[in-house]
Amino acid sequence: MRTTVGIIGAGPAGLLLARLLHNAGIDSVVLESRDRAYVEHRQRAGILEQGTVDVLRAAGAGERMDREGLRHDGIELRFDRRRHRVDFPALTGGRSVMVYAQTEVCKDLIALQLKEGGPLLFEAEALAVEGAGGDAPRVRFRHEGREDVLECSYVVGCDGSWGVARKAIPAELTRVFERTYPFGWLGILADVPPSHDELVYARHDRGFALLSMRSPVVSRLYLQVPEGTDAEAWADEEIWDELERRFETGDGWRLERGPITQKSVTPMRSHVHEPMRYGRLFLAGDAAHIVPPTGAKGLNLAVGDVVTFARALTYEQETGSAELLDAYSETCLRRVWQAERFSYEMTTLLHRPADATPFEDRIQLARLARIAGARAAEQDLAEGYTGFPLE
Ligand code: RFL
Ligand code: PHB
Repeated sequence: MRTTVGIIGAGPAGLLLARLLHNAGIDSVVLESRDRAYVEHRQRAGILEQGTVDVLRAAGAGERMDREGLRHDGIELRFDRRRHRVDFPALTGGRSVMVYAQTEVCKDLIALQLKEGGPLLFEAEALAVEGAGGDAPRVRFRHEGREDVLECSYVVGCDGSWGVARKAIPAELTRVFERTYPFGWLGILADVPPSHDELVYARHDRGFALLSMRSPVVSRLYLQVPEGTDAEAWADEEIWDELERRFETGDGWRLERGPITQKSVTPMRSHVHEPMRYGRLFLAGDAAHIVPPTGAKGLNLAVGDVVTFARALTYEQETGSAELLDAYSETCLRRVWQAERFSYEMTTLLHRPADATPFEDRIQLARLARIAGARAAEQDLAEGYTGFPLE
Protein backbone atom coordinates (compact mmCIF):
# COMPACT_ATOMS: atom_id res chain seq x y z
CA MET A 1 0.00 0.00 0.00
CA ARG A 2 1.19 3.54 -0.78
CA THR A 3 0.09 6.99 0.35
CA THR A 4 1.38 10.53 0.75
CA VAL A 5 0.85 10.74 4.52
CA GLY A 6 0.77 7.64 6.70
CA ILE A 7 -1.05 8.46 9.93
CA ILE A 8 -0.64 6.18 12.95
CA GLY A 9 -3.53 6.43 15.41
CA ALA A 10 -7.19 7.42 15.12
CA GLY A 11 -7.55 9.56 18.23
CA PRO A 12 -8.47 13.21 17.80
CA ALA A 13 -5.01 14.04 16.37
CA GLY A 14 -4.95 11.37 13.64
CA LEU A 15 -8.60 11.74 12.69
CA LEU A 16 -8.51 15.51 12.42
CA LEU A 17 -5.26 15.39 10.46
CA ALA A 18 -6.80 13.00 7.93
CA ARG A 19 -9.73 15.40 7.54
CA LEU A 20 -7.53 18.50 7.13
CA LEU A 21 -5.38 16.74 4.52
CA HIS A 22 -8.46 15.49 2.66
CA ASN A 23 -9.77 19.07 2.52
CA ALA A 24 -6.39 20.19 1.14
CA GLY A 25 -6.45 17.48 -1.55
CA ILE A 26 -3.64 15.44 0.05
CA ASP A 27 -4.20 11.69 0.41
CA SER A 28 -3.55 9.75 3.60
CA VAL A 29 -4.10 6.36 5.23
CA VAL A 30 -4.95 6.04 8.93
CA LEU A 31 -3.89 2.93 10.88
CA GLU A 32 -5.61 2.36 14.23
CA SER A 33 -4.78 -0.57 16.48
CA ARG A 34 -8.15 -0.66 18.29
CA ASP A 35 -11.63 -1.29 16.94
CA ARG A 36 -14.09 1.47 16.10
CA ALA A 37 -16.32 1.00 19.16
CA TYR A 38 -13.34 1.29 21.49
CA VAL A 39 -12.14 4.53 19.92
CA GLU A 40 -15.65 5.99 19.97
CA HIS A 41 -16.31 5.23 23.63
CA ARG A 42 -13.01 5.90 25.39
CA GLN A 43 -13.90 8.51 28.06
CA ARG A 44 -11.48 11.40 28.03
CA ALA A 45 -11.52 15.12 27.43
CA GLY A 46 -14.55 17.35 27.66
CA ILE A 47 -13.44 20.89 26.93
CA LEU A 48 -12.73 22.41 23.53
CA GLU A 49 -10.95 25.75 23.36
CA GLN A 50 -12.34 28.47 21.14
CA GLY A 51 -9.55 27.82 18.61
CA THR A 52 -10.37 24.08 18.48
CA VAL A 53 -14.05 24.87 17.92
CA ASP A 54 -13.08 27.20 15.05
CA VAL A 55 -10.83 24.55 13.47
CA LEU A 56 -13.51 21.82 13.65
CA ARG A 57 -16.08 24.15 12.08
CA ALA A 58 -13.72 25.20 9.28
CA ALA A 59 -12.92 21.51 8.62
CA GLY A 60 -16.63 20.79 8.12
CA ALA A 61 -16.78 18.75 11.32
CA GLY A 62 -18.69 21.18 13.54
CA GLU A 63 -22.31 20.56 12.69
CA ARG A 64 -23.32 18.28 15.59
CA MET A 65 -20.94 20.11 17.94
CA ASP A 66 -22.81 23.34 17.22
CA ARG A 67 -26.13 21.62 17.85
CA GLU A 68 -25.27 19.58 20.94
CA GLY A 69 -22.18 21.22 22.45
CA LEU A 70 -22.60 23.54 25.42
CA ARG A 71 -20.90 26.92 25.17
CA HIS A 72 -19.36 27.92 28.51
CA ASP A 73 -18.49 31.50 29.32
CA GLY A 74 -16.75 30.81 32.61
CA ILE A 75 -15.67 28.43 35.35
CA GLU A 76 -16.05 28.56 39.10
CA LEU A 77 -13.13 28.34 41.51
CA ARG A 78 -14.08 27.05 44.92
CA PHE A 79 -11.85 27.36 48.00
CA ASP A 80 -12.32 28.06 51.70
CA ARG A 81 -16.07 27.32 51.21
CA ARG A 82 -16.18 30.39 48.91
CA ARG A 83 -17.08 30.59 45.22
CA HIS A 84 -15.45 32.78 42.61
CA ARG A 85 -16.60 32.89 38.98
CA VAL A 86 -14.07 33.60 36.22
CA ASP A 87 -15.86 35.34 33.34
CA PHE A 88 -14.01 34.37 30.13
CA PRO A 89 -15.51 36.72 27.51
CA ALA A 90 -15.14 39.74 29.80
CA LEU A 91 -11.48 38.94 30.48
CA THR A 92 -10.36 37.79 27.03
CA GLY A 93 -12.15 40.05 24.58
CA GLY A 94 -14.99 37.61 23.94
CA ARG A 95 -13.48 34.12 24.04
CA SER A 96 -15.24 31.11 25.52
CA VAL A 97 -14.93 27.29 25.52
CA MET A 98 -17.23 24.45 24.48
CA VAL A 99 -18.24 21.38 26.46
CA TYR A 100 -18.33 18.65 23.81
CA ALA A 101 -16.81 15.28 24.65
CA GLN A 102 -13.79 13.82 22.90
CA THR A 103 -15.88 10.69 22.22
CA GLU A 104 -18.27 12.83 20.16
CA VAL A 105 -15.46 14.64 18.29
CA CYS A 106 -14.06 11.21 17.36
CA LYS A 107 -17.46 9.85 16.27
CA ASP A 108 -18.02 12.89 14.03
CA LEU A 109 -14.56 12.68 12.44
CA ILE A 110 -14.77 8.90 11.91
CA ALA A 111 -18.14 9.22 10.18
CA LEU A 112 -16.78 11.95 7.89
CA GLN A 113 -13.62 10.01 7.10
CA LEU A 114 -15.47 6.80 6.24
CA LYS A 115 -17.91 8.73 4.04
CA GLU A 116 -15.59 11.12 2.24
CA GLY A 117 -11.95 10.52 3.15
CA GLY A 118 -9.20 8.02 2.48
CA PRO A 119 -8.71 4.61 4.09
CA LEU A 120 -9.14 4.36 7.86
CA LEU A 121 -8.18 0.87 9.00
CA PHE A 122 -9.26 -0.29 12.45
CA GLU A 123 -7.50 -3.17 14.19
CA ALA A 124 -4.41 -2.26 12.19
CA GLU A 125 -1.49 -2.06 14.57
CA ALA A 126 1.66 -0.20 13.53
CA LEU A 127 4.69 -2.25 14.54
CA ALA A 128 7.47 0.15 13.54
CA VAL A 129 8.35 3.18 11.45
CA GLU A 130 11.32 2.49 9.20
CA GLY A 131 13.51 4.78 7.11
CA ALA A 132 12.30 7.96 8.80
CA GLY A 133 15.61 9.68 8.13
CA GLY A 134 15.42 9.07 4.36
CA ASP A 135 13.07 9.98 1.50
CA ALA A 136 10.78 6.98 1.69
CA PRO A 137 9.57 6.22 5.21
CA ARG A 138 7.50 3.08 5.76
CA VAL A 139 5.14 1.87 8.44
CA ARG A 140 5.16 -1.84 9.13
CA PHE A 141 1.78 -2.92 10.46
CA ARG A 142 -0.41 -5.92 11.20
CA HIS A 143 -3.98 -6.07 9.90
CA GLU A 144 -6.37 -9.05 9.75
CA GLY A 145 -3.66 -11.40 10.88
CA ARG A 146 -1.17 -10.36 8.18
CA GLU A 147 1.86 -8.12 8.23
CA ASP A 148 1.90 -5.39 5.61
CA VAL A 149 3.86 -2.25 4.75
CA LEU A 150 2.55 1.26 4.15
CA GLU A 151 4.94 3.21 1.90
CA CYS A 152 4.70 6.95 2.55
CA SER A 153 6.16 10.32 1.69
CA TYR A 154 5.59 11.41 5.30
CA VAL A 155 4.60 9.60 8.49
CA VAL A 156 2.76 11.33 11.33
CA GLY A 157 2.79 9.52 14.67
CA CYS A 158 -0.56 10.34 16.31
CA ASP A 159 -0.37 7.15 18.35
CA GLY A 160 -0.69 8.55 21.85
CA SER A 161 1.52 8.25 24.89
CA TRP A 162 2.28 4.52 24.45
CA GLY A 163 2.78 4.62 20.68
CA VAL A 164 5.61 3.22 18.56
CA ALA A 165 6.32 6.19 16.27
CA ARG A 166 8.61 8.10 18.59
CA LYS A 167 10.85 5.05 19.01
CA ALA A 168 12.02 5.69 15.42
CA ILE A 169 13.72 8.92 16.53
CA PRO A 170 17.34 8.16 17.45
CA ALA A 171 17.87 8.28 21.22
CA GLU A 172 20.95 10.51 20.87
CA LEU A 173 18.78 13.25 19.28
CA THR A 174 16.02 12.95 21.84
CA ARG A 175 15.42 14.83 25.06
CA VAL A 176 12.55 13.95 27.34
CA PHE A 177 11.22 16.31 30.00
CA GLU A 178 9.03 14.72 32.60
CA ARG A 179 7.24 15.20 35.88
CA THR A 180 4.97 12.76 37.65
CA TYR A 181 2.59 13.85 40.37
CA PRO A 182 2.05 11.76 43.51
CA PHE A 183 -1.71 11.68 42.90
CA GLY A 184 -4.25 10.79 40.23
CA TRP A 185 -7.87 11.51 39.37
CA LEU A 186 -10.71 9.17 40.17
CA GLY A 187 -13.25 10.06 37.45
CA ILE A 188 -16.91 9.09 37.36
CA LEU A 189 -19.76 9.41 34.89
CA ALA A 190 -23.17 9.70 36.52
CA ASP A 191 -26.73 9.85 35.20
CA VAL A 192 -27.67 13.05 36.99
CA PRO A 193 -28.00 16.63 35.74
CA PRO A 194 -24.86 18.65 36.61
CA SER A 195 -25.30 20.46 39.93
CA HIS A 196 -23.93 23.66 38.45
CA ASP A 197 -24.22 25.08 34.95
CA GLU A 198 -20.45 25.71 34.66
CA LEU A 199 -17.40 23.65 35.61
CA VAL A 200 -16.35 23.89 39.26
CA TYR A 201 -12.67 23.52 40.21
CA ALA A 202 -12.42 23.03 43.97
CA ARG A 203 -9.36 23.32 46.21
CA HIS A 204 -9.90 21.63 49.57
CA ASP A 205 -7.69 20.47 52.45
CA ARG A 206 -8.81 16.90 51.60
CA GLY A 207 -7.74 17.36 47.97
CA PHE A 208 -8.95 18.65 44.61
CA ALA A 209 -12.37 17.99 43.09
CA LEU A 210 -13.84 18.90 39.69
CA LEU A 211 -17.42 19.05 38.56
CA SER A 212 -17.84 18.75 34.80
CA MET A 213 -20.51 17.39 32.48
CA ARG A 214 -21.19 15.54 29.27
CA SER A 215 -24.73 16.81 28.63
CA PRO A 216 -27.61 18.47 30.52
CA VAL A 217 -28.39 15.04 32.03
CA VAL A 218 -24.95 13.45 32.47
CA SER A 219 -22.36 14.63 35.03
CA ARG A 220 -18.63 13.98 34.92
CA LEU A 221 -16.83 14.41 38.25
CA TYR A 222 -13.28 13.89 39.45
CA LEU A 223 -11.57 13.49 42.85
CA GLN A 224 -7.87 13.79 43.60
CA VAL A 225 -6.76 10.39 44.97
CA PRO A 226 -3.31 9.00 45.93
CA GLU A 227 -1.22 7.64 43.07
CA GLY A 228 -1.96 3.96 42.42
CA THR A 229 -5.52 4.04 43.81
CA ASP A 230 -7.83 1.28 42.56
CA ALA A 231 -11.14 2.78 41.39
CA GLU A 232 -13.04 -0.29 42.58
CA ALA A 233 -11.78 0.35 46.12
CA TRP A 234 -14.20 3.31 46.25
CA ALA A 235 -17.87 2.47 46.83
CA ASP A 236 -20.30 4.75 44.99
CA GLU A 237 -21.67 6.34 48.16
CA GLU A 238 -18.14 6.99 49.42
CA ILE A 239 -17.38 8.87 46.21
CA TRP A 240 -20.46 11.06 46.57
CA ASP A 241 -19.72 11.71 50.26
CA GLU A 242 -16.19 12.79 49.43
CA LEU A 243 -17.29 14.98 46.52
CA GLU A 244 -19.84 16.63 48.79
CA ARG A 245 -17.18 17.45 51.39
CA ARG A 246 -14.79 18.96 48.89
CA PHE A 247 -17.44 21.05 47.10
CA GLU A 248 -19.10 22.32 50.27
CA THR A 249 -19.79 26.06 50.35
CA GLY A 250 -21.05 28.48 52.98
CA ASP A 251 -24.16 29.35 50.96
CA GLY A 252 -26.10 26.09 50.98
CA TRP A 253 -25.10 24.85 47.47
CA ARG A 254 -26.11 21.21 47.02
CA LEU A 255 -24.56 18.36 45.05
CA GLU A 256 -27.15 16.12 43.39
CA ARG A 257 -26.37 12.39 43.40
CA GLY A 258 -27.28 9.80 40.78
CA PRO A 259 -26.33 6.36 39.49
CA ILE A 260 -22.61 6.06 38.65
CA THR A 261 -22.21 4.38 35.27
CA GLN A 262 -18.40 4.37 34.96
CA LYS A 263 -15.37 4.94 37.16
CA SER A 264 -11.65 4.90 36.51
CA VAL A 265 -8.38 6.37 37.78
CA THR A 266 -6.05 8.47 35.62
CA PRO A 267 -2.45 9.08 36.65
CA MET A 268 -1.16 12.64 36.40
CA ARG A 269 2.00 13.50 34.55
CA SER A 270 3.73 16.02 32.35
CA HIS A 271 5.91 14.73 29.52
CA VAL A 272 7.50 16.44 26.53
CA HIS A 273 9.46 14.67 23.81
CA GLU A 274 11.87 16.90 21.89
CA PRO A 275 12.21 17.19 18.98
CA MET A 276 8.77 16.48 17.53
CA ARG A 277 10.23 15.71 14.12
CA TYR A 278 12.95 13.51 12.68
CA GLY A 279 13.40 13.55 8.91
CA ARG A 280 10.03 12.66 7.43
CA LEU A 281 8.51 11.47 10.70
CA PHE A 282 6.43 13.97 12.68
CA LEU A 283 4.89 13.44 16.13
CA ALA A 284 1.56 15.01 17.06
CA GLY A 285 -0.64 15.07 20.17
CA ASP A 286 -0.07 12.75 23.12
CA ALA A 287 2.62 10.90 21.13
CA ALA A 288 4.82 13.96 21.75
CA HIS A 289 3.48 15.49 24.96
CA ILE A 290 1.27 14.79 27.95
CA VAL A 291 -0.20 17.37 30.31
CA PRO A 292 -2.04 16.71 33.57
CA PRO A 293 -5.77 17.16 32.81
CA THR A 294 -6.30 20.09 35.21
CA GLY A 295 -5.86 22.67 32.46
CA ALA A 296 -8.03 20.77 29.91
CA LYS A 297 -5.28 21.17 27.32
CA GLY A 298 -4.40 17.70 25.93
CA LEU A 299 -6.89 17.45 23.09
CA ASN A 300 -6.48 21.11 22.23
CA LEU A 301 -2.72 20.73 21.90
CA ALA A 302 -3.23 17.73 19.62
CA VAL A 303 -5.42 19.93 17.41
CA GLY A 304 -2.76 22.65 17.31
CA ASP A 305 -0.08 20.17 16.20
CA VAL A 306 -2.04 18.70 13.32
CA VAL A 307 -3.19 22.12 12.09
CA THR A 308 0.47 23.17 12.07
CA PHE A 309 1.48 20.04 10.14
CA ALA A 310 -1.35 20.29 7.60
CA ARG A 311 -0.52 23.94 6.92
CA ALA A 312 3.17 23.20 6.56
CA LEU A 313 2.62 20.31 4.14
CA THR A 314 0.10 22.30 2.09
CA TYR A 315 2.65 25.12 1.85
CA GLU A 316 5.30 22.65 0.70
CA GLN A 317 3.00 21.21 -1.96
CA GLU A 318 2.00 24.65 -3.22
CA THR A 319 5.38 26.40 -3.15
CA GLY A 320 7.96 23.62 -3.06
CA SER A 321 9.41 25.15 0.11
CA ALA A 322 9.95 22.92 3.15
CA GLU A 323 10.42 25.97 5.37
CA LEU A 324 7.30 25.39 7.47
CA LEU A 325 7.88 21.63 7.73
CA ASP A 326 11.41 22.35 8.91
CA ALA A 327 10.01 24.70 11.56
CA TYR A 328 7.31 22.21 12.70
CA SER A 329 8.95 21.08 15.93
CA GLU A 330 9.91 24.58 17.14
CA THR A 331 6.53 26.03 16.16
CA CYS A 332 4.60 23.34 18.05
CA LEU A 333 6.89 23.30 21.07
CA ARG A 334 6.42 27.00 21.79
CA ARG A 335 2.69 26.40 22.25
CA VAL A 336 3.24 23.04 23.97
CA TRP A 337 5.42 24.60 26.65
CA GLN A 338 2.88 27.36 27.32
CA ALA A 339 0.26 24.64 27.82
CA GLU A 340 2.66 22.63 30.01
CA ARG A 341 3.23 25.73 32.13
CA PHE A 342 -0.48 26.49 32.40
CA SER A 343 -1.36 22.87 33.28
CA TYR A 344 1.40 22.78 35.90
CA GLU A 345 0.17 26.02 37.45
CA MET A 346 -3.46 24.86 37.54
CA THR A 347 -2.39 21.52 39.02
CA THR A 348 -0.21 23.02 41.77
CA LEU A 349 -2.81 25.72 42.46
CA LEU A 350 -5.59 23.25 43.17
CA HIS A 351 -4.17 19.89 44.33
CA ARG A 352 -2.97 19.17 47.82
CA PRO A 353 0.08 16.87 48.05
CA ALA A 354 -0.15 14.47 51.02
CA ASP A 355 2.94 16.10 52.57
CA ALA A 356 1.82 19.74 52.09
CA THR A 357 3.00 22.01 54.88
CA PRO A 358 0.77 24.65 56.52
CA PHE A 359 2.92 27.27 54.77
CA GLU A 360 2.22 25.73 51.37
CA ASP A 361 -1.50 25.61 52.15
CA ARG A 362 -1.50 29.33 52.90
CA ILE A 363 0.44 30.09 49.71
CA GLN A 364 -2.11 28.12 47.68
CA LEU A 365 -4.97 30.04 49.25
CA ALA A 366 -3.12 33.32 48.64
CA ARG A 367 -2.69 32.40 44.97
CA LEU A 368 -6.42 31.73 44.70
CA ALA A 369 -7.27 34.96 46.54
CA ARG A 370 -5.03 36.84 44.13
CA ILE A 371 -6.92 35.40 41.14
CA ALA A 372 -10.23 36.27 42.79
CA GLY A 373 -9.07 39.76 43.73
CA ALA A 374 -6.79 41.07 40.98
CA ARG A 375 -7.96 41.40 37.42
CA ALA A 376 -4.46 40.88 35.98
CA ALA A 377 -4.15 37.48 37.68
CA GLU A 378 -7.67 36.46 36.73
CA GLN A 379 -7.12 37.53 33.15
CA ASP A 380 -3.98 35.41 32.95
CA LEU A 381 -5.98 32.35 33.99
CA ALA A 382 -8.81 33.14 31.55
CA GLU A 383 -6.40 33.58 28.64
CA GLY A 384 -4.64 30.32 29.42
CA TYR A 385 -7.86 28.37 29.85
CA THR A 386 -9.54 29.60 26.66
CA GLY A 387 -6.32 28.83 24.79
CA PHE A 388 -3.08 30.12 23.37
CA PRO A 389 -3.32 31.24 19.75
CA LEU A 390 -1.96 29.16 16.90
CA GLU A 391 0.98 30.89 15.27
P1 RFL B 1 -5.05 9.44 21.71
O1 RFL B 1 -6.43 9.93 21.90
O2 RFL B 1 -4.42 8.65 22.79
O3 RFL B 1 -5.07 8.57 20.38
C1 RFL B 1 -3.98 7.75 20.00
C2 RFL B 1 -4.51 6.62 19.15
O4 RFL B 1 -3.45 5.85 18.64
C3 RFL B 1 -3.79 4.48 18.74
N1 RFL B 1 -2.53 3.71 18.74
C4 RFL B 1 -2.10 2.99 17.67
N2 RFL B 1 -2.62 2.78 16.46
C5 RFL B 1 -1.95 2.00 15.59
N3 RFL B 1 -0.76 1.40 15.90
C6 RFL B 1 -0.18 1.59 17.12
N4 RFL B 1 0.97 1.01 17.41
C7 RFL B 1 -0.85 2.42 18.06
N5 RFL B 1 -0.59 2.82 19.33
C8 RFL B 1 -1.61 3.59 19.72
C9 RFL B 1 -4.58 4.41 20.03
O5 RFL B 1 -5.40 3.25 20.08
C10 RFL B 1 -5.40 5.69 19.94
O6 RFL B 1 -6.63 5.50 19.27
O7 RFL B 1 -4.04 10.62 21.34
P2 RFL B 1 -4.29 12.01 20.56
O8 RFL B 1 -5.05 11.77 19.28
O9 RFL B 1 -2.99 12.67 20.54
O10 RFL B 1 -5.30 12.82 21.48
C11 RFL B 1 -4.90 13.31 22.73
C12 RFL B 1 -6.09 13.33 23.70
O11 RFL B 1 -6.72 12.06 23.69
C13 RFL B 1 -5.66 13.67 25.13
O12 RFL B 1 -4.66 14.67 25.12
C14 RFL B 1 -6.84 14.20 25.95
O13 RFL B 1 -7.80 13.21 26.16
C15 RFL B 1 -6.36 14.72 27.31
N6 RFL B 1 -7.46 15.14 28.19
C16 RFL B 1 -8.08 16.35 28.02
N7 RFL B 1 -7.72 17.15 27.00
C17 RFL B 1 -8.38 18.32 26.80
O14 RFL B 1 -8.04 19.06 25.86
N8 RFL B 1 -9.45 18.74 27.57
C18 RFL B 1 -9.87 17.97 28.61
O15 RFL B 1 -10.85 18.35 29.25
C19 RFL B 1 -9.16 16.75 28.88
N9 RFL B 1 -9.54 15.97 29.89
C20 RFL B 1 -7.90 14.30 29.21
C21 RFL B 1 -8.95 14.75 30.06
C22 RFL B 1 -7.35 13.04 29.40
C23 RFL B 1 -7.81 12.25 30.42
N10 RFL B 1 -7.22 10.98 30.54
C24 RFL B 1 -7.97 9.80 30.62
C25 RFL B 1 -5.80 10.83 30.27
C26 RFL B 1 -9.41 13.99 31.09
C27 RFL B 1 -8.83 12.74 31.30
C28 RFL B 1 -9.34 11.94 32.49
C1 PHB C 1 -13.82 16.65 31.57
O1 PHB C 1 -14.97 17.06 31.42
O2 PHB C 1 -13.51 15.47 31.39
C2 PHB C 1 -12.76 17.60 32.00
C3 PHB C 1 -13.04 18.95 32.09
C4 PHB C 1 -12.06 19.83 32.50
C5 PHB C 1 -10.80 19.37 32.82
C6 PHB C 1 -10.51 18.01 32.71
C7 PHB C 1 -11.49 17.12 32.30
O3 PHB C 1 -9.87 20.24 33.25
